[in-house]
Amino acid sequence: MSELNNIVLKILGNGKGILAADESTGTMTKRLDSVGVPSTPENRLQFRETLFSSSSMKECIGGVILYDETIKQETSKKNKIPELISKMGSAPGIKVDTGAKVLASSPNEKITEGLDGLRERLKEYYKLGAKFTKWRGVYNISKSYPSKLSIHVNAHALARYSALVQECYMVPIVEPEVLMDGEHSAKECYEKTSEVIKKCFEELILHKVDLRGIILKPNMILAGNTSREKTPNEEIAKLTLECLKNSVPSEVPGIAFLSGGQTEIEATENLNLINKYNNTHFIMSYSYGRALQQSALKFWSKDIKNIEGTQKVFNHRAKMNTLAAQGKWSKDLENK
Ligand code: 5MM
Repeated sequence: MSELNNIVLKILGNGKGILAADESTGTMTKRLDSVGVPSTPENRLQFRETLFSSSSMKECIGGVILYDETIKQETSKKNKIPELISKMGSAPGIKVDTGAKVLASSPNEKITEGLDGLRERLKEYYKLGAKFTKWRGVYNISKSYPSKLSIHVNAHALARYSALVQECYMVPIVEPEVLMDGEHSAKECYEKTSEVIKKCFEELILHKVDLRGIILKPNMILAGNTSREKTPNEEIAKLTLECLKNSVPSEVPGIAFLSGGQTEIEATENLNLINKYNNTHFIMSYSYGRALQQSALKFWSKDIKNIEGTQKVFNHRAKMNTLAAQGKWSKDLENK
C-alpha cells in the first residue's frame, strides 16, 4: 500500500497540484460555447493537448484528471494522451463516476452513479496508464439540505468506489463538493461541510480503505454566492483549516481543493492563506478546473493555433497556484 502513498506524494509534493480537465462532453460544450468555439472532439483535444504539453506540466502539475473521451484520444503526433502526460513528468488520472443523478426520495438532491461495472472499467483505465481516479459527490446547502439521506448515500458510494480503486492499484480522489450556490453563511458551510466529510471518513474506514493512499478533494469554507455576507479571505482560510483539522483523520497525506466557482485570483489567494496558516501536517494543494483553465481558454478561443501564447497564460496560472500551495504567492507576482 505504500505504493499508493508514493503516488500521492508524487502528485502533490513540492507545491505541485492537479489539473482537473475531466469535464464531461456536456460541460466542455458549455465551456466552449461560452467562448464561441464549436465543441467537436478535435477542438476539445486541441485545447487539452495544448495544456498537457505546457512547460508547467513539469514544474507545477503533478497530475491531470481526464475524461473517458480524452484518455482514449491520440495527440497530433500520434501519441496516446496518458503517454504525453507521463512524458511531461505528470501522472494521468481519470474521472470514473458517471455523473450526479436525481436522488430517489429526495428529488432536490443528487446521488452520484457509476458503481455498476466499475471494477472492469478500472482495469481498462489502469491498462491505459491511469495512476489515480476521481469520483465527485455533490451536496447543496439550504435550510433542509443536505439531508441525512444524501450525506449517507454519497459517502457510501465514495467509499465503495475508493475500495475498488485501491484494489486496482490506483489512488482514489474522494471529492465531496458542498456547492457554493445559495444564500448561506460561511458558518453554515462550515457546519454542513464538516458533517459531510466526517460521514465520508466513517464510510471509508468501514470499507477498509487505506487512508494513506487517498487524496481528499473538498470545497473551501465559503459563504454562498448569493449571500450578503462578505467573508474576509483570512477568515475563509482559518475556517477551512479548522474544518479539515476536525474532520479528516491524520493518516490522510494530501488535500487538494476544488475551486468551485471562485475567480482565478480568489482561488489562488485563499489557497495561499490556507498554506500560510497551515498548522496541520496535511499537504494543502489544488485540483482546479475552472480556476486553472479560464484565462487560457479565453486566450485560446481568439486564435486556436496560438499554442505558445495559450501555454504562457496557462503556465502563469499553474505557477501562481504552485506558489500558493507553498504559501509563497503575493498579488504583485500576478503582473510580473
Ligand atoms: C472539471 O470539471 C469536473 C467535471 O465536471 P462534470 O462531470 O460536471 O462535467 C469537476 O468535477 C471538477 O473536477 C471539480 O468540480 C473541480 O473543478 P472546479 O472548476 O470547481 O475547480
